[in-house]
Amino acid sequence: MLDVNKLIQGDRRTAAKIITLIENDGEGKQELLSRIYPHTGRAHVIGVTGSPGAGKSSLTDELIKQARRHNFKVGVIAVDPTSPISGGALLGDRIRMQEHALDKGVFIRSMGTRGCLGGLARATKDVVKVLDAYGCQVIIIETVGVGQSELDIMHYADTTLVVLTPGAGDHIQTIKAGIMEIADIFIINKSDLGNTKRIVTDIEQMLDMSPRYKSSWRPPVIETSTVTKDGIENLWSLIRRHFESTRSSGELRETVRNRVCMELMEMVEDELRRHLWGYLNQNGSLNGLLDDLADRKADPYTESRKLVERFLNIKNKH
Ligand SMILES: Nc1nc2c(ncn2[C@@H]2O[C@H](COP(=O)(O)OP(=O)(O)O)[C@@H](O)[C@H]2O)c(=O)[nH]1
Ligand SMILES: [Mg+2]
Repeated sequence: MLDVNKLIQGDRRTAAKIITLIENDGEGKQELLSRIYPHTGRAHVIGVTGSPGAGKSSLTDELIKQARRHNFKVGVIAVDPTSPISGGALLGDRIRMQEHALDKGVFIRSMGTRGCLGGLARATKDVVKVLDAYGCQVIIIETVGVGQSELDIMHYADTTLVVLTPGAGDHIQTIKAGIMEIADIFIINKSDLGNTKRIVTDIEQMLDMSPRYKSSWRPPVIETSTVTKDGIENLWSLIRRHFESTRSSGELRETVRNRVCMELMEMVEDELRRHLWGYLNQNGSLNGLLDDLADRKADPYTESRKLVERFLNIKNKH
């Protein structure tokens, strides 16, 4: 039996085992997570997103060092939507990250879709909770690309970093709108390669036009280089300042409320779906209806409403 107390006391093996259970959607997962939940909500969750090759892993590495310098216990979740085995670039990441493997204050885990039966975004948010309860004060989530699942994952970050490079292909027109909207800090990495002015100006102009940023926190646009280390300390202090600022303005509270609302609705929907399927599959009642629908003797628009009404009536009687 996995022991939540051991997790809270900071037992590494227990943390690793619980995460595996979550990835496999294993027996007792819900119960375990419900016992973990009261011990969460303390960590500062930092999301790092941006196109492949922009320098997310290199920056994550630098952020781990910064966090350790400030004596924070750090958790890192490297999210890889492709295969965890074949990804050559990721293998490089892992080797790089292994520098921290001996440091008891750093816990690194990479996750692939394979084995995440409940979906990557969902598993990630549960793993965040495990690391939070395990005592990580800073949790960094690094995604691989800029697709929809990355956007979903970033809902679970308190501070979202969008990593760009001065390269021509990365100009503002090509950056997905969704990614722009979730950014709390824009990072122009590889500043050592020069040529950063254009993209910085583009983003600043976009921020001028965007209504969202009239609120208390306007995302800063900063330049970094993981080669020369320019801008890294500044990045760290901005990340912490964003956390403090949104916390004291009440914005963070609002974000957290929205997050738990989404989470709750997702779980309610799951639960309803489970009951509904159980009901629909009772004594094969669905079979005849499926034939009628296929033969166009009935239509799903009407039948779906009738089914739900009947289901609710039954539930009311119980
Ligand atoms: N010149 C330069 N190269 C960098 C910098 N940061 C990362 N790189 C290189 O860019 C490549 C991709 O970096 P990586 O961190 O793996 O990017 P990711 O795919 O976004 O995680 C690697 O070869 C890095 O060494 C930087 O600040 N300057
Ligand atoms: Mg990477």
